[in-house]
Amino acid sequence: MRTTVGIIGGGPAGLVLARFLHRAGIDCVVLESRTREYVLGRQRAGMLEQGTVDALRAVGAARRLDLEGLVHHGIELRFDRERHHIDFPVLTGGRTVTVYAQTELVKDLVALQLAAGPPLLFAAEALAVERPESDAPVVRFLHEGREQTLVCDWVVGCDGSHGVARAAFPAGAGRTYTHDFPYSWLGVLADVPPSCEELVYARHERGFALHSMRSPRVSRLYLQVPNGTRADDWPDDRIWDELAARFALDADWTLNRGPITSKAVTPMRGQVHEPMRHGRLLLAGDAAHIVPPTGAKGLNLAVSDVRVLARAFTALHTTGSTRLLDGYSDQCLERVWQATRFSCDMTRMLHVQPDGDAFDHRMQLARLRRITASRHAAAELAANYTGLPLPP
Ligand code: RFL
Ligand code: PHB
Repeated sequence: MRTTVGIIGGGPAGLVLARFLHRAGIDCVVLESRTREYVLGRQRAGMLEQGTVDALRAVGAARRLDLEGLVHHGIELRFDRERHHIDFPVLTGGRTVTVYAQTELVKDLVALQLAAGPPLLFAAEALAVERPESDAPVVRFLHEGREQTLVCDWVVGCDGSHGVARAAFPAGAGRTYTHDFPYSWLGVLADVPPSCEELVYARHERGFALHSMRSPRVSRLYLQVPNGTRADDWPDDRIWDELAARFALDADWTLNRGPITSKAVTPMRGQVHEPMRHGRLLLAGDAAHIVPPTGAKGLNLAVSDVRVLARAFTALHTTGSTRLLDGYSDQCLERVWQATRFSCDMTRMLHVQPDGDAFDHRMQLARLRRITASRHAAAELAANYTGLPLPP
């Protein structure tokens, strides 16, 4: 097989890139290692920045998102048994965010791709990227029981944090910066109407908790748990009791309880690989960087990477110039490091450090109080959460 752009990975980064390229008349092939059922069942992100929604509209993938996405005008910070509203439109000059499950977005993108092309192969596992320095890099992959090759002009690794694309960077051709946090998130999905109108980020002596949602009938909730926790060690009643304790307010408020339909533990990690390009191999999304989910940035960064990349491929296609492709890594990394900083700051402000002392606890409260007392400090949080401006 031969194509112009070989895309490894059919997650949000790979699928949105494929839509952009298809619209620009550039041919590509997407290889996805998992089956279609697995990809459509995976539970992940939920919060989309305005710029992400705009990008999805630009590629014609926002029809259902525009109908079913829940537009949010702020978040709530909860600490010391009190609630504080952070008003995004007031603080940012009108910006909002949208809650729409990544699972639904991937469903929409897969449907478009299978209806209109370009080719998307499920159960097609990339084994290696060969000759990334040459004019014709090759992806070796396993599909329908045999090894095959995809010869490309360019290869884009959108294969997430455990993919093979990054491994094709030779030793010394890059550097990976990593920070592991000493706690994880237990995430659950429950068939129960959300107990709040906006997302609640709660800091409590027992640990962090987040109340999010998927629809007017489905809640998404997270608890800080120690690293190494097994989801099976948390029966449903224990989860609801712990959530109720961490969200408790002096004011009247109750947490709605209902059947839990999925449970999973996610470690918290920050990681950035520099640069995001080697020869004709480029990385995008989680393949290049992961952020702790407290800032809701991972999916948004994946979409902003491929937006920059699509523009660069379009320029190459129409003018023959590689100038934008040459600037791809630097342009993305600027935004990536800002999002990483914000995600790590939010994480440290809201989670209980396992070895923290009373001093650390007071510092966290002082940070939270500053945000709720100062319009300037709240505006800084709102600007980062709703998404820093995209490059022109
Ligand atoms: P993905 O989604 O991991 O997709 C990579 C795809 O590549 C496939 N793959 C391969 N295919 C072929 N050959 C190989 N050798 C392959 N190896 C892997 C995989 O099967 C997969 O389909 O990466 P992508 O596209 O870069 O998208 C990134 C996002 O998925 C991720 O950043 C977000 O989910 C992060 N995230 C959040 N981001 C937000 O913007 N807002 C949020 O509210 C938010 N909440 C979250 C999150 C991530 C979470 N977890 C589970 C890590 C909440 C959680 C709990
Ligand atoms: C989610 O809805 O899954 C979600 C929302 C905000 C976050 C993380 C996850 O910061």
